Amino acid sequence: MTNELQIYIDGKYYPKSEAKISVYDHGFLYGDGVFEGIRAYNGVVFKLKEHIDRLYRGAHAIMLNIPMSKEEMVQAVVETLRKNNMKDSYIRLVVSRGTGDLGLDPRKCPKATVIIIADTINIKAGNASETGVTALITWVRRNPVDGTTSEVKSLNYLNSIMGKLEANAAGADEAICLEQNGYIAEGVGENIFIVKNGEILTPPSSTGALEGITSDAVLKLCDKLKIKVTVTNLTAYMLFTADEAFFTGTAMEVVPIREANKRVIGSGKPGPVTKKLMVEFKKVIADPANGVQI
Ligand code: PXG
Repeated sequence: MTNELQIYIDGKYYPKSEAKISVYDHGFLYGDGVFEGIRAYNGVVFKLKEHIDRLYRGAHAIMLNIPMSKEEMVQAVVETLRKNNMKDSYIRLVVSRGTGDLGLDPRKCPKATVIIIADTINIKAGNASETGVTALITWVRRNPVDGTTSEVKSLNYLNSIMGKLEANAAGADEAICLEQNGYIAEGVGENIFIVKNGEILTPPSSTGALEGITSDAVLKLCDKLKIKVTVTNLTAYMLFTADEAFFTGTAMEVVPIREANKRVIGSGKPGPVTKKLMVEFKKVIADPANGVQI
């Protein structure tokens, strides 16, 4: 009897220490594949269908054939959680091009590899929800939309990792990337929002920002709360002089940004609009209607 996590690989379960894939897997060799980071709260997988839709959209865009239906994928995620007795979890769903040989031609990989890990995550710095995080606008530009587009949640995260390295070196909690024209795109694993005069502004996906599932939930909340949202290009100046700013993401949820490149944003404390959205977002994730029951 083992208490080890059971990891799903291609329809079978393996204890964490034995959950391995081939070194010839093109996900490993070339970052060729797609993934999702998903959360389960209190026995409900938050927005599971939306995450799986995005996974399949990304796979379609990179011509990766996922060898199971969306419904089967939903079931596989749920079953992995059940197997691990997990009610609150961070789920990493990975579909790689699969095992091939050396040489990047995807035709060498006959079948995609599907991996589901149900574990936990803690990426928020300290008590980030109360104090907010510090951020650095880095020189690392978001991948251009006509390059390795960030719209596909691909296994190639070097762009984000480069940004994160710069933030680490500068002693900032998080990195913010600009797009090719110098407008703000997003964080390295989060979407970004600013608040000015009680209204919310956020960059368009044409900046290469991922169409975040958390950001979508927050936008719907704003609609419900009658908070005006404008999707528009944001400059560094607009961030520095905002009343409030916050990130959204599956891992981060909604987290205030208190400082960017050493400029204090607003009061330097979580502002009223951010706080309101944090409270309301907690209700959204607690509502079983917003996910799939385990
Ligand atoms: N932008 C990027 C580049 C992301 O990778 C988001 C925005 C937010 O999207 P969602 O759909 O999660 O609201 C992401 C998501 C991690 C980690 O390990 C990263 C993400 C999700 C979960 C964990 O740092 N990125």
